[in-house]
Amino acid sequence: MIKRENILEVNKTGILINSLIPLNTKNKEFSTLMELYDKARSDILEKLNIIKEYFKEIYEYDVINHITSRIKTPESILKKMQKKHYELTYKDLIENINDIAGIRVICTFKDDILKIRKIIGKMPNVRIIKEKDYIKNPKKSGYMGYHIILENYIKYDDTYVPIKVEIQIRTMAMDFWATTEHKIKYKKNHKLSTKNSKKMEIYAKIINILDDKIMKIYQKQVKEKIEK
Ligand code: 0O2
Repeated sequence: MIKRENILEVNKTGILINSLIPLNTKNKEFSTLMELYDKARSDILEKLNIIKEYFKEIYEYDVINHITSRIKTPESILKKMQKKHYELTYKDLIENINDIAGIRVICTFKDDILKIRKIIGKMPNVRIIKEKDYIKNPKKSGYMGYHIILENYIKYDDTYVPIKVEIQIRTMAMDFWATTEHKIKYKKNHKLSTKNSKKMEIYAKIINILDDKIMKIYQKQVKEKIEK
């Protein structure tokens, strides 16, 4: 149970700010805030799991293959704030760090991404505030995925407060590239040589071609089944 007197104020717009409290990851204010992020995460996760089962029934395959989620560690939050030159305050944390609550939805076909995006847009108590389509516009590294930042309205004391959750939607093929690339980079301080970066960029393009080709085979099968 989150007790209001413990922490942060709710202003008119519902955003939690108390500029007088210094940001300290060891304090109760910080852990209370993290509890709210965790509530927002688990609420969206629960809704996505229901959608997973619903999609399976109507499309007769696992549109959503699997879902993972996490809360960013305090160390990782501070690292990101320092890297992006934000002030170490609750205000800057709440306003700028969008991926404290993170969910990854892994789907089967590229087309599934749009199905998932659409249904997320219809979730109750949820408002999409930012979207990035790294499939239409892959990152320089070759990274592909569809990112949504949403506000999930979570009950806090006698009111509802918007808590940000980042959802990354990827196909299994995109996820294979992203997770392996992350592991390879991790081995050497998050850096790849120019030669290897170029290779990874090409492999991302190959993966994208495979994603398209396999989806087309599936669509052809469905069409043939309907025509029979
Ligand atoms: P982790 O460990 O996955 O959390 P934002 O302020 O959030 O809108 P930001 O942080 O620049 O801006 O977000 P961006 O670039 O849209 O997406 C960041 C996340 O996308 C990363 O999170 C990765 O999960 C993923 N990502 C982006 N680019 C790459 C890439 O080149 N390779 C891989 N493997 N993943 C990528 P974090 O916080 O870096 O890490």
